[in-house]
Amino acid sequence: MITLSPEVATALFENRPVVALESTIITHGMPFPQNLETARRVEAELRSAGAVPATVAVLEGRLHVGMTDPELEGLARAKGVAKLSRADLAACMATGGTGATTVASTMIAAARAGIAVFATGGIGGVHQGAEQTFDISADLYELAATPVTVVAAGAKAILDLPKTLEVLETLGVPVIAYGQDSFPAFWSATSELPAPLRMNSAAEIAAAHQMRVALELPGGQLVANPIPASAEISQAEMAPVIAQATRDAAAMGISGKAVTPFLLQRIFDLTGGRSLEANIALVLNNARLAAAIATELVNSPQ
Ligand code: PSU
Ligand code: MN
Repeated sequence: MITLSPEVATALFENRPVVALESTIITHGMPFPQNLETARRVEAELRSAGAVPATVAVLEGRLHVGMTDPELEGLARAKGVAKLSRADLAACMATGGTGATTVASTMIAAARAGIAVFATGGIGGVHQGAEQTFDISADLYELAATPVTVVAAGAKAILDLPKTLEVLETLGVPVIAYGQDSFPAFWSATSELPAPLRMNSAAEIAAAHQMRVALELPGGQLVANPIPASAEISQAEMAPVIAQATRDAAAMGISGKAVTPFLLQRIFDLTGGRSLEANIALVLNNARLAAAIATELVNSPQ
């Protein structure tokens, strides 16, 4: 059912650090060719930090955990790839389909494969206007259910960040800001929202992960790692862009799982590609922290 790449299978067998990566960021989060370049750079970043990358996707019905470079390139070039969240994963596999995994479905694959740490850009969350649309990402429920530590740069301000934090609290998901008190807002390192928890080292985050396992708590942790200051775009600059993109989505009647990809593309256009540069920088930064957490986990066995 799961196809481990030889590199990932060997690393897991030898108890070396492995970090899972999602593929929706490749197919729906970034345009070609930057999506492929970024996917390769993130994998290289993990390797140079001593961890093995395990990019997840469904290819012709098989759930791949760890992809070869030709497989990665095929996915990055493909058009109209399905976006698979928890609800779509089994149906796609059962029908021999191909699709990219979101945070939710990548967590499922990682947990099944025995991978505890996952790096991405931003998680899905509660969308603006959710009190009307009920658009709340399955990522939040997955964080409550599946024991994987997810390193992201917080959540994008295309979402309703206060409501996203409220739902995470309700679901019992620890939200840990790395090295600062405020919850990072993706393109911006800080927000006006205090993060529920703060930790200053990978070792602390790994220890908290292990304590949850020991307590038999089912869910994972969200590590909110601020974008490096050199790559940041201020909230003041992003706010009108996000407002415009959100209005456009509403005017065009975009709904359901098309919302996030639409907004990302629109914001890319409205910022002349600067949002993408920031996005790439923060993903690389998250990969480095995820590698350090995965290293701590294998070096301090429970
Ligand atoms: N946020 C980003 N970039 C992304 C996504 C979210 O900044 O590429 C993707 C992730 O794969 C995430 C998914 O899991 O969108 C959430 O989609 P939805 O809101 O439809 O659950
Ligand atoms: Mn949604």
